[in-house]
Amino acid sequence: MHTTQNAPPVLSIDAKPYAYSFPLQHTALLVIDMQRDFLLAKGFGEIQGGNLEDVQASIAPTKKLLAACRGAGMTIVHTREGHKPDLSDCPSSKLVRQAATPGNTQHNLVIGDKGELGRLLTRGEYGHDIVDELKPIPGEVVIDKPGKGSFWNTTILHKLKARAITHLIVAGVTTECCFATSIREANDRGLECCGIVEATSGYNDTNFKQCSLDMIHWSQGLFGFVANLQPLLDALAPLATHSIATGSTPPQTPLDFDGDLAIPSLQKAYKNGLSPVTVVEAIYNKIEAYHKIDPAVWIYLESRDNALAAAKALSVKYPDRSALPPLFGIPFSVKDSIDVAGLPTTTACPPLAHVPSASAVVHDKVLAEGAIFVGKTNLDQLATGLTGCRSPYGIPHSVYHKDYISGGSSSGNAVSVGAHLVSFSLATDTAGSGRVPPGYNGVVGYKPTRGTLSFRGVTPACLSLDCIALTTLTITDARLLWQILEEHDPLDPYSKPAIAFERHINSIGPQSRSFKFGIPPQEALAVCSFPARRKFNETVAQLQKLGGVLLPIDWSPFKKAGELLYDGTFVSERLASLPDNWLEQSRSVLHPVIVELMDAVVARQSTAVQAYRDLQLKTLYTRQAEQVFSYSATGIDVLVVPTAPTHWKIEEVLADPIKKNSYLGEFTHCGNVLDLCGVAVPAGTYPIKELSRVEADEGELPFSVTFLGGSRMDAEVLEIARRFEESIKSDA
Ligand code: TIU
Repeated sequence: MHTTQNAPPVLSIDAKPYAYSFPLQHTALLVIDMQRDFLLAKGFGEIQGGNLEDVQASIAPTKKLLAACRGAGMTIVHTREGHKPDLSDCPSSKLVRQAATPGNTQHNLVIGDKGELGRLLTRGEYGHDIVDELKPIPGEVVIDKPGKGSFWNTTILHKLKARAITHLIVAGVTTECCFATSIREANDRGLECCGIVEATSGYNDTNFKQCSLDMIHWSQGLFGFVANLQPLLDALAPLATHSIATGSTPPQTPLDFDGDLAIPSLQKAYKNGLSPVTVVEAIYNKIEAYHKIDPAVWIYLESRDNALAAAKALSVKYPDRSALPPLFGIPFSVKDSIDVAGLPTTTACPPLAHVPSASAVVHDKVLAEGAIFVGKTNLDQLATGLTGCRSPYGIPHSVYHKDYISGGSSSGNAVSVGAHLVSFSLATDTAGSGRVPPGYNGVVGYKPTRGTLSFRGVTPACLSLDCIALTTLTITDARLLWQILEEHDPLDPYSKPAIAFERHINSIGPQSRSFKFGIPPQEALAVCSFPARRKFNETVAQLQKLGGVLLPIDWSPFKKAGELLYDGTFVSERLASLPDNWLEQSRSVLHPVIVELMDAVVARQSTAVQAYRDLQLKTLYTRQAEQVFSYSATGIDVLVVPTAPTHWKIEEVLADPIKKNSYLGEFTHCGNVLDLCGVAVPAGTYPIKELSRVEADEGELPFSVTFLGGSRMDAEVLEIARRFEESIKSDA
């Protein structure tokens, strides 16, 4: 085993045609089609080829392999071959060809016919599911595939890229069919595969299996590698994480909680027996203490008793600590524009409050994975603003200093994470609301590509530009949540389809070590404060050190698209989601800055003609931005910008609320107009006196950079951001 300091381990095992080296963090185990239909008597496999003895013999070695990979913390992906009950995804070639063989006596039943294990290769049937010995545990990826290969008409490539996987260890059945086809497909997409001899088998003799394996590694590795199981088990054994044995009683003395709320740290602690009750007690103590520092974080705080009851219920529901859902016991908060059933959604605008009977899709999804709801956080009224100074529930301040703004509109979200009161927060982002506040509180703010997370159950700010945003402690946490939350929602009219054009693995450079980035021109950066400018220059140098290549770009589409958001007609859409005459009827109870802003919008008397012109410009700028991100020698992989140009004091914003607000959106406004994805990442701190120019001022403020990418380039953007985050932390 070879490891370098600070770098995640790279393992190497004997293989054909030569040693297979794989970076553990970027390697997944792919277990192909270990379904009852292929392995047990009376299933589809018996009709296909008979000989079940060999395929059954592959179960025990695959089980060992699975345990070793789980122990090493690797990503696990299972596939299942099969079809929708109406067979709409089954081509007739696959359905009838074999049975149509002249003189056929073997294929008496075809896909969809009723066999003894249920309808053959049909989703939802007993025979379609994975055998008990290899049953997936919560958090593992299960891909239902209609073809022999794992990549046709599935989301597997996207899911692998989302997890930054570049290497696959492959097991499963049958060697000659789905195993070989999947390796060939994976190879074309840039993955380095290694098939494991003992953990695969087929319906023919050993010679046939041997040939199938030889065809993978012949010609000095045409499609990939083939290795034996034992060397791999030996390489993985030292990495097995300590965990309590399945079914054993939890430790009698409660384990201490070290206060680390990052998701992987909590996952590990829970696996080792930490009680979610201990964590809930600890964070409620912290929340109570923080209330004295900043009473404006929460609009609704779940009672300690309710949160404790949720923690206890989780422990009962998941007694096996080796098979916990990924968000088991992870505490989170929710912006108060996102519905939680039975609680008022205020959007920081009490006259608009309603009590929903159902929760937002994103809320339900994190609860289903075991997360613990702690409360609803403060925001700029109607989710309109970037300062955090526009709420009747008070003005939260940056966790770094009481005089400086928290940012908005997702103000409470960012403070609740930045002050380590919760692990993550569900927020929104229209003009930068999910990026600016994390930037001012030293945490990560991720705005996935619009329409890839359901927006159902969220009160709109500007519906066609609204987006769910995730506030987290690290990029790794943001990426994990994205994986859990991303799903096409047919009931959300803005939801995008699940499968889009995908670049191959490592498309940003050989083994992801290099990438191309652009930055705003000097004229655009001139709006930055002195320390923001200095820190941004340091960021550029850091990215170059990481292998980033700085390329010149056309900044104009980003600049013009940003201007469209508030200078154009799009701001009128904020009124479109409200009842007619609402502004007139509600003005006395609204926040005065919101009234001023909305009045200005109405006074413009924007026409439909202007709105259409703006829509046409939006399309034009989007196309121009796509050119900047084009997959070519001149295109960039990410655009890197300061998250905000400066950090105002609360009193500065209160003195000039609208101008000071719009200034902050200089580098965020274009994001949703151009259908970009983006993630704000902490990039160090600077002394307050460098900003205020008052020598006596003490303390530090955080600096943040945002990585922006083209539509659906989330996986690539997050991996570059993660590498930057890692380099900042290791330099610190
Ligand atoms: N026929 C055969 O050998 N296999 C399949 O149909 N599917 C898989 O390999 N999983």
